[in-house]
Amino acid sequence: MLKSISRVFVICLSLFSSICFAQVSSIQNIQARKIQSLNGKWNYIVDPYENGFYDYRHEPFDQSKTGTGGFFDDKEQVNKSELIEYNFDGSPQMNVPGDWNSQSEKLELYEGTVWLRRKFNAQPEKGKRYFVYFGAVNYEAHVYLNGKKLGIHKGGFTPFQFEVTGKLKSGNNSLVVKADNTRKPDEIPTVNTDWWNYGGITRDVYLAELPEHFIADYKMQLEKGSNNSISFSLKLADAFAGQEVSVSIPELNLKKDYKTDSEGKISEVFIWNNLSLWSPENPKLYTVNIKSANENIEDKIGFRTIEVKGDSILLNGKSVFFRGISMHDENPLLQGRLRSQGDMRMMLQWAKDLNCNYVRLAHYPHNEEMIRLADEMGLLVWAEVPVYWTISWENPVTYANAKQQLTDLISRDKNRASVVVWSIGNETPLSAPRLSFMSNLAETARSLDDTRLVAAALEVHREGNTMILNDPLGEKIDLVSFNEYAGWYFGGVPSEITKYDFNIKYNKPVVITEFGGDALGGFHADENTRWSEEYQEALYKNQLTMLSKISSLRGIIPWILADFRSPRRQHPVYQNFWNRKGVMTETGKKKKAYFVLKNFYNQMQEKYK
Ligand code: GCB
Repeated sequence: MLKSISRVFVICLSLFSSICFAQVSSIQNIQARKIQSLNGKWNYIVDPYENGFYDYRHEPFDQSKTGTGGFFDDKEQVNKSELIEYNFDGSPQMNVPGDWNSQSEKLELYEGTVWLRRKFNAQPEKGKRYFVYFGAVNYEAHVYLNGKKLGIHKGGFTPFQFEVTGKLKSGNNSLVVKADNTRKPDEIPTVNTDWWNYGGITRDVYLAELPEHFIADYKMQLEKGSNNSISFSLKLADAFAGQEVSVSIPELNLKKDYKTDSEGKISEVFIWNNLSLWSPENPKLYTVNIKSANENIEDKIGFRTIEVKGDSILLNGKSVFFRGISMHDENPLLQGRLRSQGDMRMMLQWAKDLNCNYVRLAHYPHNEEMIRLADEMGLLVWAEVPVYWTISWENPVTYANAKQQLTDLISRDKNRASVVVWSIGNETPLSAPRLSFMSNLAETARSLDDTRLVAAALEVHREGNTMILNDPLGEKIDLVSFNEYAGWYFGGVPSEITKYDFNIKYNKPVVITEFGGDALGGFHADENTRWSEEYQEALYKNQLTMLSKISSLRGIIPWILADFRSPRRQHPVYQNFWNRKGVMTETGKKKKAYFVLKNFYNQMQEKYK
C-alpha cells in the first residue's frame, strides 16, 4: 500500500525523443524535513511561442544533440558580440508561490508557457541526498537545474520532486521551470472547466536535504471501524534492512521500536485503548515522533473512524450529518490562488462561521496546508481529483494520469483525520467507457486506502417532476452524492422547486454535493428576479424544504462558499467573469441565502447532537 520514493515510474517518450521523465510519489510530510525554501521572487519570461523551448524548425532545444539555445540554460552575455535573445536578470519578477494571472494584468487571461527562474545558494554535503520539491505547478512543468533537465511533471494540483544529489553545485545554482497551463482535451482536467485556469508555481518550492536511507513515507491511522486498533507502516527510500526506527506519542506514553525488513519497510497493527478520538467537536491531534538514526520527523495526527451503515454515516460510531460547503482554492479578495496559511485559514474560518462541520475542497487537490488546517480547526473534508465533465474516457494515457493524481492525493493526505471522503470526479456523463474508467478509479482509491469513503459527484435525470438517480457507478461508491440545480438551470423559479421528488436507486446515505444559484451581492429585487439576493434566498429556502423530503439525507454541500472567478461567466452586469453562486461575495459579505443556510445548519446540529 505504501508508495515508495524509490518506486519510479519511468515513462520514456522514446518515440520522439531521448528524454525520459520520472514521477515518484512525494516525500511524506515535507514540512518536517530539513528544507530550504525556494519561495520568493522568481524572474519570469512570458513565452507564447515557446521560443525558449523550440528552435526555428520546432525541434526542442533540450533534446537536440547539437547543443542548446533554450532559456533553461539561463545564459548571461559574457562576450559583447554574443547573441542571446533572453535575459532572466532583466526580466520582471513574480511571487512564488503564486499564480501568474493575479500578479500581472497582462497575464490575467494568459494560457501558455511562462519560464520562471530562481537562483539559490547551496552547500551540498557528501552522504546526503537532495531533492527539489514542488507543492504544485499548473499544469505541465519542465524543470532544469543549472541547465540540465531534471524532468517533467503533469497535473496542476499534486506535489512532485526531482532528486538533485550530485547535480547541485556548491554556491550559486539556477533552477528554471517552464510552466505551461495550456488546456488540452486528453488531460486531467480537460479543456472545459468552470474555474479560472490559474497558471504557474502555485504552491511552495523547497530544496530538501535528507540522509541516506531516509524515511520516504509513513502511515498512521485507525483501522476501519475500530476505535483502538492503530495501523502503522513506514517505508524507507530504499530497500535498506535493519534500520532502527522508533515511533512515539509522548502524550500517551506510547513508544514502539522497530527494525526495517529487507524491503526497508515496517508494518504493524497494535491496540491502544483510551484514544481521544478526532471529530469536528474535538479536533484532537497527537504529536507523533518518528525517529531513525539520522531523522526526527514530527507530525500531528488525529484518530477517528468513518463508516457507512445502511443509510447512515458513522463518525466514531455515531451518526453524523455533513453540514457542508464547497470552496475553490481561490482567495476571492486577491482574485488568485490561496498563497499563504493566512489565506487558507480565512476560507476555513468562513466555513466555520457558517456553522459547517464539512468542506468540499472542489474540484482538485487543495494545498496540503489546507488539509492540515482542517485537521486543526475541526472540519471534515471531501477531497477530490479533477476528473471533471467530459474526460477522454477511452485514452489509456488519460486514465494513467487520473490514476496518478488520485494516488498522489491519497499518498499525501492519508494521515489527515479530517479527510473522510476521496472523490474520484464530478458530473461525468454516463457511458460504458466512463463507467469502466470511474470504476477503476474507485478500486484504486480503495486499494490505497480502505479506511475512508469513496464517492463521486453524480448527476440526476428528470422524468416529469421526479429526479432519478440510477447511475450504475452508484454501485461502486459509498455515498449517493449528486449535483442538482432545480430553480436555477431547470425547474422554473424558486417557488416551483418543491414540486420535485426523488427516485434514488441505492440504499446509501445521500449527500447532495451541489445546489445553488447566482446572486450579485447588493442587488435586491423580488424573489422571481434572476441575480437578486432575494432569488437566491428563496432558492435556498425551497431547496432545503425539497431536500428534507429525502429520508436518507445525511448531508448537503451547497455550491459555494464565496463567488469565484470563471471565464465561463460572462454576463457584463451580473457576472463579469465571476460565478456568483457564493453565499458570500468576493469581498466576504454575506448574502441573504447565507442566513437561510446557517439557520438550517443550526437545526441540523441540534438534531444530530
Ligand atoms: C456544477 C459544477 C461546478 C459549477 C457549477 C455551476 O455542476 O460542478 O463546478 O461551477 O455547476 O455554477 O454551474
